[in-house]
Amino acid sequence: LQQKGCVIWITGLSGSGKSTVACALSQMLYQRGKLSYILDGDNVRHGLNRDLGFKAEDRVENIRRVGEVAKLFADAGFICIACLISPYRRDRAACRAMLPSGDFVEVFMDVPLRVCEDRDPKGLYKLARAGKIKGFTGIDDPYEPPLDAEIALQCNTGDCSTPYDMAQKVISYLEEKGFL
Ligand code: GGZ
Repeated sequence: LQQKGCVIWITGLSGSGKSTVACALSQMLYQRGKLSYILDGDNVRHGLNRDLGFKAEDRVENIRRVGEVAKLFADAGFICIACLISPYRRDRAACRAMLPSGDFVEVFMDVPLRVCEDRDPKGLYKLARAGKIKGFTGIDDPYEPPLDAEIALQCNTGDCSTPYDMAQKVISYLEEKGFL
């Protein structure tokens, strides 16, 4: 096996398309014969992190644990794709610091709140606006956009790239940096 592992850390609001891009990316890597593994906040919260909720301290711990697991996958030579809202800059920086420089690739889903809210795939924004979910990211809980992401994937109303085009940008970056 000749593969150098790394962590692709996808951050962004709920409904910004993190999981969709992660899936597209994973498929494209598979086609190239590369091992990848997706750690999705939404899934990990059913198992490893089922003791955690959405209070600030729980989100910090959620991100820390996923960062540690992602590091293990990267050590094993996987391209580990973590997709979590990961709303706080500090926590993302802490995950970055767990890895050798260059091995943590931060991808920002730069999608305006109104676009995410229009999509509202699970109806969660509606519930949050109605006050039925408290502390929802972007509504009554903060999201700190990255200032130093390696890749920003923009998506404005009516003019969104496909998940495959977005994943392709990540692939190009990985090629440029010698991971592929
Ligand atoms: C944000 C919430 C909340 C609150 C439930 N705030 O779009 P989804 O539904 O499927 O994914 C979101 C998921 C967020 O989990 P993460 O582990 O990525 O969050 S964090 O990185 O902040 O720890 C959303 C759902 O859980 N969800 N309640 N209050 N998202």
